[in-house]
Amino acid sequence: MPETGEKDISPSWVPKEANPEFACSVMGGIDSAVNAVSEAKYVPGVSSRKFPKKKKTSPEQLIEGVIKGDRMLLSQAITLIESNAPKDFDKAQRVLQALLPYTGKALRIGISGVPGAGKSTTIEAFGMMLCQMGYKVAVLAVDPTSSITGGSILGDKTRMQMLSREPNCFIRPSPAKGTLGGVARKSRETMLLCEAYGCDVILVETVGVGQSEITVRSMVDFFMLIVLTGAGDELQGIKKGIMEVADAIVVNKADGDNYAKAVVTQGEYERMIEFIRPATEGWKTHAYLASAYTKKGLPELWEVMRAFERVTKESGVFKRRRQAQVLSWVHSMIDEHLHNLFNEDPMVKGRMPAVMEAVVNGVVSPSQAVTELIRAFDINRAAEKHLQGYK
Ligand SMILES: Nc1nc2c(ncn2[C@@H]2O[C@H](COP(=O)(O)OP(=O)(O)OP(=O)(O)O)[C@@H](O)[C@H]2O)c(=O)[nH]1
Ligand SMILES: [Mg+2]
Repeated sequence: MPETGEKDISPSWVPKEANPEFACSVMGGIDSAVNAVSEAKYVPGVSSRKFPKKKKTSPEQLIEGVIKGDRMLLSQAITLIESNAPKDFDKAQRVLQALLPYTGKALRIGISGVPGAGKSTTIEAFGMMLCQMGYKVAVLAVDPTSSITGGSILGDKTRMQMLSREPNCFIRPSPAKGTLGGVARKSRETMLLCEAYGCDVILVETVGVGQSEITVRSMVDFFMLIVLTGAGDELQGIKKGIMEVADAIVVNKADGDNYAKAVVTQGEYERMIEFIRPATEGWKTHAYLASAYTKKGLPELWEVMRAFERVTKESGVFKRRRQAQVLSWVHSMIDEHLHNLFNEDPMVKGRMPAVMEAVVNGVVSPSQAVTELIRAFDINRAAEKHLQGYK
């Protein structure tokens, strides 16, 4: 029990007659008017937060920061681009628009290959080599599966340990949410920001599944396919389509006991390429040997890319491809927007189940069903709603 004169602060369950040693010592509470951390007195109208709420960086600050080569502000600008919040869209586009004159100077390289082919390890070794040569490098990923697995980001961070510490390299994992189209838009815009930031080379890794390789092909200048040894077996798994869009085929892991096999595989790919239409007009695709472990073949690969850049810039193919890419980007965004507007329209949504049922039961033909749904779709209202979302 406290000495007389002191306020009794014991819990109610302490027996009245208990001696002072009862239970543990009971601390008096802190006067509510006193800040518990700094012990500063409460001042009306003044926040008692230890850390003031972070002020949001303005688009102007982001623009200036990216141009000046500020890594933190580049990350923030990318986060803004990746945001799905409609209110951020306008801001993000303002930033992009202002940075557009500073973009386009980097060599954009896509890297694809089946899981385990060694894409990340090669990017780590290749990226390190480029940084040591004095280039500024960005590594991006287009991986629409990462929102499902959630694992590849973590994996790449650990596989690119050296590169992630390199001050001349900026690594950004794939935006984790969205459809392939959504992920690709964000990666494309991120690529532009990285160029404005001053990167000379952009490496875009893609998982070797589905449509993602074709999407990456549509955003890069040079597309490299990494393959494993044992082409005979592996060729079954490789789609011919992907070989048709490759400017170089790299037989990775050409080291140790695997070297001899890699040489055989290289020969097999060389023979196969003979029958495939070149991916880029005026450029002959070849198969090369490389090892991300021993780094052999990587300087030669860089020479191949430089030669590609020279040849295609001289012929005008480089510029024409970039123009075609940006136009098809606009078209695919229009498709995506219209698709979303249509599917989110309440009238369409309301009609859809009955129409679909009628189609399934053979009462209405598919063409008639489409006509009916398009008639129900009020494009003006949908467009208005869409624009409001961006205000
Ligand atoms: N011997 C040898 N092994 C390698 C080489 N490059 C990569 N590897 C190994 O191959 C495995 C897969 O490499 P990753 O770089 O993760 O392959 P990835 O293509 O990025 O794989 P995903 O991201 O899962 O699609 C790892 O165990 C690497 O250590 C190489 O040049 N030689
Ligand atoms: Mg990887």
